[in-house]
Amino acid sequence: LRRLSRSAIDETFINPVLPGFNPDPSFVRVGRDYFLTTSSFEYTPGAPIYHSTDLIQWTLIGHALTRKSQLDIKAPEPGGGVWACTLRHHDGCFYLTTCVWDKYRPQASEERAWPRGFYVKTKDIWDSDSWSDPVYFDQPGFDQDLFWDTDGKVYLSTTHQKVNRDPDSKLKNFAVHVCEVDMETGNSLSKATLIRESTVGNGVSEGSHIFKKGDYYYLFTAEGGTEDGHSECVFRSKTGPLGPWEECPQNPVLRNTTDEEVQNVGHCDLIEDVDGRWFAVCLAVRPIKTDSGWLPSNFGRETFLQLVTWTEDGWPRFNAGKPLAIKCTARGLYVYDQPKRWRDNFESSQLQPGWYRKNTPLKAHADSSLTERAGYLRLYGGPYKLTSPASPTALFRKQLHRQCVWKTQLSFQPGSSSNAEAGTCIYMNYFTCSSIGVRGHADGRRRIHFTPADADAISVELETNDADVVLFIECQEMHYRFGFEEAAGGDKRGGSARIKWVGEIAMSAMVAEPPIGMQFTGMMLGLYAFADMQRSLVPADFAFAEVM
Ligand code: 6LW
Repeated sequence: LRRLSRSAIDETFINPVLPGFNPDPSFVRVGRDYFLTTSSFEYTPGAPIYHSTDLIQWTLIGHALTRKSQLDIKAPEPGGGVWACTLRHHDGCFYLTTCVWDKYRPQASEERAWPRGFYVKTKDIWDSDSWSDPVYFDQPGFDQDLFWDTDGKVYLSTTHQKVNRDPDSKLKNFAVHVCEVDMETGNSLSKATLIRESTVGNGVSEGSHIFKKGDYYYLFTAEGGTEDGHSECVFRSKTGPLGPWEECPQNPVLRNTTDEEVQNVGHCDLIEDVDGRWFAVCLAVRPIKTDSGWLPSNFGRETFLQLVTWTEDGWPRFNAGKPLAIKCTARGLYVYDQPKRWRDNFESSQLQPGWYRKNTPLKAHADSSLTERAGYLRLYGGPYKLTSPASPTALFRKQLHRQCVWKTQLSFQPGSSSNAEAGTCIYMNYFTCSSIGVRGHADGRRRIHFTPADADAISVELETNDADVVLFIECQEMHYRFGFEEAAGGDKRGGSARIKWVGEIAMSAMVAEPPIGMQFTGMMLGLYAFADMQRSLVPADFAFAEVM
């Protein structure tokens, strides 16, 4: 099914290698297999695991955090939840370490509720159910990293606010600290030692990863904040993770300017391939160019790949010293066209991988079924709308292509329940989503209901009151357009001859900063049903979901 165009001549490859929101990548190599994880924030299952054998084509093979005992996200701000996991392999076992934010921004009088990181482990990364329950550390912070030293000691590095920081400093003083940990209990075995505080940009030093190469320990840090000051720095030490660390004279070793097609580059993780070549993955954004400047990317931050070489005096060079770009080169790599076409017919008893819920739903399987009506995804609308911080009855997928059409066929008979609605949406967070759906009405006749994120809803009459309705979202660079078609004749599974377009929303409205929380995620395409403060007794049946 995959279209390959291997180019042995120019050895170009195309970034991002993982399009759609996929920030804070971390990866490992085991033999000839690569495994990679990215941040999943308020979506569950958490901590996606991707697999590749060539660093270019990545397949989602599962998730590390699938059970409530591992991840129980209630109602975080946008961008809360699971941040920046590190994936490592030691002695036949995979370890994934991360933290979960309930609430990042404190009220004026509160202290920040710093999370304590944890790790989960498995011997079989192909089986999502096999990951252990969490072992919590006692060191608070985010962006956890684990490093196994050759003497068997294990070090946890993480970012938290510097102790005794200057209260008048304009810098955030989010600094990297390291301690030795007991992996059995997660307890610290040494004091947390400050190993890096930054004055780059907003004074944040985070995303630490520690490695050993030859005689040196290396510490990589993301600095300056994840926005336009984002960059990567490197340090080395001959004595060990507690330092002292020598700073690379070329720091920051990786930094793109705000003139480039790829921006906010940083948060690197490195591996050595079987041939001794080094590669880094990092996060970066592809902002949208407009006449009046850059618009934030609707994909948020994505995963980019680049070659790393080492100078004679032992410092890393990213992408041959050039700014990171969409087109990069490395021997043996090739251009891969990420397939656009995708369809789930809901004919299996399991959803295809890549569907997400927001938060950890309270009753995980009570509001959706693939078996009650064969060949359909059945949703029983829950009490929460898409604009609720709680978990709505909705299934989401990452938008992967700037230009595509998303469509679904819905069979839904809400009668005169004017609060019951089911349909499809684009969803950035609970403040910013736009939807088109079928809604009940007091007169017993259903209506199409288009609800843009930035204006009042529009209702449109349907010609028939019982036919399936095909719903469309056309995704473009500068807008999303919403339409529908009545599928007369019942079970015809999605035509597109007579689409009635109901309205559109500008991209600028869909990428607006949320009033609370962080713009850390990217656009999701979703199927939803709700009944407004009660459960819908009438199911919404989706015949398929498709991207073309
Ligand atoms: C990530 C951290 C960051 O953990 O954003 O701004 C967080 N910096 O490195 C979420 O992606």
